[in-house]
Amino acid sequence: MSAGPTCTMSVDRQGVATIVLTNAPVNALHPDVLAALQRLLEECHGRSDVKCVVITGSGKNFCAGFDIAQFAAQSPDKVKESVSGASEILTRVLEEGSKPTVAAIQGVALGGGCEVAAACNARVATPDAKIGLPELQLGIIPGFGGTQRLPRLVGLQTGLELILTSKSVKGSKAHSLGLVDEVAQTPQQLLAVAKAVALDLASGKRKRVRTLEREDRLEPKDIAKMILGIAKEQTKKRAPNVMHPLLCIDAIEAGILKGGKAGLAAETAAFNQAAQLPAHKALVNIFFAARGTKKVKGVSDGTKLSVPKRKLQTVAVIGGGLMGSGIATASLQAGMSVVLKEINQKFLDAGIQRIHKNLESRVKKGRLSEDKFKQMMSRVKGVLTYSKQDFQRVDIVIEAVIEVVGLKQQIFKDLEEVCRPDCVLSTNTSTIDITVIAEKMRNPERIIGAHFFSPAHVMPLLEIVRSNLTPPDITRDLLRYGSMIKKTPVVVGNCTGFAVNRVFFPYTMAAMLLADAGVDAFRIDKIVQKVFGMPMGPFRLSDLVGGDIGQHVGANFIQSFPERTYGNANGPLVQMNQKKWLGEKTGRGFYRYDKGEKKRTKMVKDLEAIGPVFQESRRAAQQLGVPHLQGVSDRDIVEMIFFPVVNEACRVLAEGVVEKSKDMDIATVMSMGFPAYRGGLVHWADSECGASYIASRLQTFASMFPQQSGFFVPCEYLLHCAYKGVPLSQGQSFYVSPIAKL
Ligand code: 3H9
Repeated sequence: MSAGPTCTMSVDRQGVATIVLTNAPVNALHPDVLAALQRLLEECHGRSDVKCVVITGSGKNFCAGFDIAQFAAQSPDKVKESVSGASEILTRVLEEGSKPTVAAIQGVALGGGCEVAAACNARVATPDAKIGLPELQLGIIPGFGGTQRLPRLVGLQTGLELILTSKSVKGSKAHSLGLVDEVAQTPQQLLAVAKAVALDLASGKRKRVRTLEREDRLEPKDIAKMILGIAKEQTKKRAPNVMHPLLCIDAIEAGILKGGKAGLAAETAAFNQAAQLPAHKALVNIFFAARGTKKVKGVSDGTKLSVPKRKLQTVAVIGGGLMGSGIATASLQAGMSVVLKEINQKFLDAGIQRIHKNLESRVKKGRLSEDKFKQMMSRVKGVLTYSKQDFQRVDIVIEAVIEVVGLKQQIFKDLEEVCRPDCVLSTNTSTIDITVIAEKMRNPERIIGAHFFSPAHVMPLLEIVRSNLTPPDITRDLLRYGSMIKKTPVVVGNCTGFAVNRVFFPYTMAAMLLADAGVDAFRIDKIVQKVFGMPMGPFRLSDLVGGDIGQHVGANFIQSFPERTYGNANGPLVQMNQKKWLGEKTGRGFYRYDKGEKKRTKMVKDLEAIGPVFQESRRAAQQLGVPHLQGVSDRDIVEMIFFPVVNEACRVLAEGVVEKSKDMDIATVMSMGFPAYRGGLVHWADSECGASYIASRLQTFASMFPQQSGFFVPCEYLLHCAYKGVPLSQGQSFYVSPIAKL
């Protein structure tokens, strides 16, 4: 039975005490671990038979930092209380105690784990250990001395870069940077090397270093000030809507200017301040949301399924276009073999060429060796027919052809003939009902959706679409495939647009309505991007997707949800599509795209060209009763665009299209680039707005647009949450839609 979060200690004959951080699976620093560490170190400092101390982690990891579950479960004040003084205590018992300390690092040493190691008098690591300070990704700053010790070990410039980017380095690289003193070639040698270093420190053979007092790796003060100034400017530009990175730089600066001890005090104050900010709770929500998607009720929550796990070695990708070649690339990178099917040699060659290009760009960036690149390319087989010889060895198929129902139906009929009965058959449709695609199959329950986002080898989300026929073992194995290709797989129910596209369909529609009501489209884009923090505004997004595709997909939604759409027969998309202004791909859409130097595209607001399009659209809108709005504030714009999106998310929650609201949160962040520091769509709605405010604002908007009120009218789920005073994230426990999907 596990002893719970703690530390254990043993002392060998040579007088080396080994303290083991123990909290499976990653030895997170639960307050009980910290308390045990302090107690055991104090014991060591008082024992005459102990000469020196080695600190290591149980199992495969050193330590993944402070226990993030504490952040999720407790108020910032409670967390502050439980870590109060911990930084000074760690300094006293690790760095300044009477016995020297050495960290023996294997696996990860992240956040507080890296800080415990940095506070030791020396560090030994295995070559592939992963060491870094990713706290900024959680909306906080390192709080156990990392802001002070990392720059003192590796220099200010490198230290800042590592902290501000949350990047980790391998043990071997850490050694070359000065973060690690010795490298033990294998995990088996780690303790022996660390003990030898500890004994050398105890005997004086090796000089004992107290990092907080070091100045030798720091740049001269005038240079340091310059580096800090540049870092602040860049940070303000890169992350204008969050404060914690700047608080972090301030804490580092305090240490550089006033010394390590003063820096520690500044760090604690900045940590406490950051922990109170909404971005912290939001980013912790994202941390757990990303991990929670893999646990699906009755599928991968420990439930034993009668069908054994499939070997997933060979994937067949049907269609070598942008999507198909991206999926093939991701699969090759996961070590799989790929059968790529196209309809003619020209398309097949182009598909293979795309895969080649995708992988080659990784070689150019130094992320893939030439050898591995060649190995990967040798695992692709291009085919033009569905032969049993090729398809009987396939474990999973992903169809990625154009969105034409009849074509997809025929493909699955053919696949069923040539694939093994246990082969997973999936479709990368973005909008079509998967049961419709399965209509011509003998066993329609075999089909499952694998919705990738473009470019498929880069974008991190995979929507796994199951119908109420889908057996759990197929969902389980597609989840496993998603993890193998390093995607965050989110299991969703079957409906038009599934979770992500469905929730975002009112996004562009609301933007078009606002523009028709006289609000400047470029202002809308600016507010949504700069103020709200999306990667781009709705008009720019429309240009990126392509006006023709936008109209095609929009038509699907209009057909499925006619009561909550806005359509203007002379709207800007209709006019632009007639002119073949299809967006970035044709050089013109809402913006003009000029080819600049080095093939860079310059985006231009061409008011002369686009102005008349909007005017024409507004004239038509007036006929439809769209009012002309004046005095619309930035906040109004945000609410009119995002509250309909929240409203649709409520329907998705009510229908059980996603199992939990956190799935919606992570899906919106990883697909549409909803700002992670807002915690995802539902977290944002709950924490920054609240159900009753959203419902009342939507009612106001609905009354402002009586003829187009469809997507503004609050849905039942939202009204229930507002009425009962419960967060939208918890509404699923009491509200069940009459059309629940799962
Ligand atoms: C910090 O240290 C602040 C201090 O400076 C100051 C404080 C005052 N705590 O990701 P995985 C769990 S802030 C609690 O699926 P992988 C995780 O939830 C911390 N739990 O596996 C999951 O649980 P479950 C700074 C943690 O192999 C399980 O471990 N540190 C923690 O793909 C396996 O995780 C970080 O930001 C934690 N710290 O990746 C590091 N870490 O099985 C965050 C993990 O129930 N962690 N868990 O779903 C990571 O980056 C990755 O989890 C890691 C493993 C690389 C460690």
